[in-house]
Parts: sequence; structure tokens; C-alpha cells
Amino acid sequence: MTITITAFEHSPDGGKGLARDTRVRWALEEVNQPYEVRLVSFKAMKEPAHLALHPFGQIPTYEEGDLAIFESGAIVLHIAEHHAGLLPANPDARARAVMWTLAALNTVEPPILDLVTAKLVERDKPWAAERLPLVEARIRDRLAPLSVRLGTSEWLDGEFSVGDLMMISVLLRLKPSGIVDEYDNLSAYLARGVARPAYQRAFAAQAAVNAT
Ligand SMILES: N[C@@H](CCC(=O)N[C@@H](CS)C(=O)NCC(=O)O)C(=O)O
Repeated sequence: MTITITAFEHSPDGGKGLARDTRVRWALEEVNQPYEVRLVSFKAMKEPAHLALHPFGQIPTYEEGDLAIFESGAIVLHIAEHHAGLLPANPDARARAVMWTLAALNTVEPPILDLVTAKLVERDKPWAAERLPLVEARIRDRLAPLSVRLGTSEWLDGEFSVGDLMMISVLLRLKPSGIVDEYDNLSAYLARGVARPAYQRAFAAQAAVNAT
């Protein structure tokens, strides 16, 4: 069955790979599944056809046969559950891979999104300069323990898993801020992630869309 995902017709980041279709593309590349992409404009995302797929009018979505789902975490976990390569066989290790996926989305990503909002949406507000250090401090509150837990390991829990894929995807949004580079092991972790051939293919595919 054909897998179809949605992505921005013109990504606001101009193809830096920060839109959330990249993590879905990466998961599909890791498990060697071909996929098609339906590009949507900001206008089309808020129209009935897309809203039927995604009630919040966002990307990414994932369609395969009768299945249509949204939320990048749900999509990536679905891919990991149905194809070998992103979840360990051992049940306890699988549970931990899911745990890291949710930790990336629920614990690490929120303050990072706050920083994006603070820099892009709120930068003209009179209180913006005062708020920024608070937002950055909340990010460091997450990165410091993450760095301790990763230690000298290659990945978060043994073999590379969907948990690493999501954590690295989330941390990549911090690259422009330089904050992640304050933690040598996290910086090296990101470098290992983006060096994976599957990530490279996913990045190139989304960059190609945005180059046109
Ligand atoms: N929690 C959702 C967030 C989806 C999301 O924010 N998508 C962004 C692109 S990365 C979007 O569609 N933004 C346009 C909008 O919200 O109108 C997920 O992980 O899939």
C-alpha cells in the first residue's frame, strides 16, 4: 500500500529540515519504506479536505490504505511498530524506546518551541528581551540532565531507536541558538544522528522541495 505524507509546499525554514515532515521522512528512510508526499499550502492546510485529515490544520499527516493519522509522534511510532529497524525486539527495551520518544516530545520539545516563539513571534514585544533568558534557562534545565544520562553512550538506550530519532529531531531545532553546543556529548549525538544515511536522504528530499 502506498504511504502518503503531507509537507509544506513552502516551508517557513526554507528547507533547513526543521518542519516536522522531516522526522517522518527520516523514520520512513530508516525502515526503507518508499513514500509519496502531498505538498500543501498554508491556505490549503486550513481548508476542509486537509482538515478532514488533520483537525488542527497542520502537517505532517500520514495515509496508508484506510489509515489516516496525524501527530508526528504517533506517525513515527506507527512506522516503528510496523517495520523493523526502529524498535528493539526486547519488550523492555521497546518500552524504553517509546519512553524516549515521548520524553523528546513532551519534556524536551516544549521549552524549545517556546524559544522559537520568543524569537520569531514575540521579539517585538516590550518584554521580549527580559523573557528570553528565562526561556533559555528552561531549555538548559532539560539539556543538562539529558547530557548526564547520555554520558559517553552513542545512543540513549543501546542501539539507535525511534527514541533517538525523535530526540535528535527535537534538538535540531536548537542548532541555530548554539545552546546544544554547550553540551559536547549532545552536540556529538546530533552529529551522529544527522550523519545517518537515512537522515541524509530525508533531509535532501525536503530540501529539494524547498529549492524549487
Ligand atoms: N504536535 C504536532 C505539531 C504539528 C505542527 O506544529 N506542524 C507545523 C509544521 S512543523 C505546522 O503545520 N504549522 C502550521 C500551522 O500550525 O498552521 C506534531 O508533532 O505533528
